[in-house]
Amino acid sequence: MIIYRELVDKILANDKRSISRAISLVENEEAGSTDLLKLLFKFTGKAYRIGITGPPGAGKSTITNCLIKLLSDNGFNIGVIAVDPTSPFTGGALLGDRVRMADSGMLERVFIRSMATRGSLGGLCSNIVEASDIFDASGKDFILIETVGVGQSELDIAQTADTTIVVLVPESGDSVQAMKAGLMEIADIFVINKSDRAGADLFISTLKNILNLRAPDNAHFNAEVLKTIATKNEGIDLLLREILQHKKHLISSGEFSINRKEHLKRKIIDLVNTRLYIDFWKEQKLTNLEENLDSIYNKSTDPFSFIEKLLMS
Ligand SMILES: Nc1nc2c(ncn2[C@@H]2O[C@H](COP(=O)(O)OP(=O)(O)O)[C@@H](O)[C@H]2O)c(=O)[nH]1
Ligand SMILES: [Mg+2]
Repeated sequence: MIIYRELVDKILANDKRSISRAISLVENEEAGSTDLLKLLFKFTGKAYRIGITGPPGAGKSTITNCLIKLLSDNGFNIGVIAVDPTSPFTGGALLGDRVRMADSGMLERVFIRSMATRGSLGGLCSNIVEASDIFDASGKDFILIETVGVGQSELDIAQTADTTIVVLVPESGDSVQAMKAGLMEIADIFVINKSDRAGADLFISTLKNILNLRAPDNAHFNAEVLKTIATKNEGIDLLLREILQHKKHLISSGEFSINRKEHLKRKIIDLVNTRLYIDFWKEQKLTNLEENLDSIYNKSTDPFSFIEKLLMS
């Protein structure tokens, strides 16, 4: 524990190298990283967390880039986490490579970090949350988290974001896909990007129809649908206004703390699940399973009786 006190002090002082080191520790789930998180916990909770998700190629990085610029111009400190399963090794420009830091002030205020999706044992728990906590403790005003909405990651993001933005594009029947992927349920704001392309307005009215069909009790906040052309920086100021509007709504309605407590609960359940999972599936249990597979397959016994014995062993 002692060895982390200095690291914690440096993180609290917004020292970039220390922040980076701490994120690496939690990303690689290194022994002792929990001790670091223990010390940091009481310094978390001030940053506002914005999740940006949606299908690959929808323009999430371009939008994130525009938001970084806008927030930085307003003097805010920003931490950015870009989670891309295809990065960093298989090409695809990393967000960090694309952001042009306009001046040294911006360099000072913006910290971009890419993370791979690996490292979540059993897919039960995500280090995105821990990385966000580190940014949070370092005094960031906003944390932007970009994830590709094609699997588990969009659910992870909804578990830590205060505002979740789902980015879609006019073409290719994304609305239907989005429903399947569970994206509809987590969106606080929909952004229809690439609205320089044909069909944006038609797509928006289709989307709004679908939204109206959502169960009323689900729609505690009527998700806004906004149009952007991120490559021309169009609509980004309105998007930021909408984010801040949503923040205001959350705080005045009391949902802000309700959501954050829910996130905390989810996180604790996930961490316990992961711990139990690791503790349980030791070599001996796996061997036991292997050895009994044939007899279960041959119907000498059934999976359920086997499980009962396994849990007792
Ligand atoms: N025509 C058009 N292209 C865009 C727009 N926004 C982003 N793009 C392009 O779409 C491609 C994918 O963008 P990117 O931000 O990497 O998408 P991501 O995979 O969702 O992060 C890039 O070539 C962008 O330049 C837009 O509003 N209009
Ligand atoms: Mg991207």
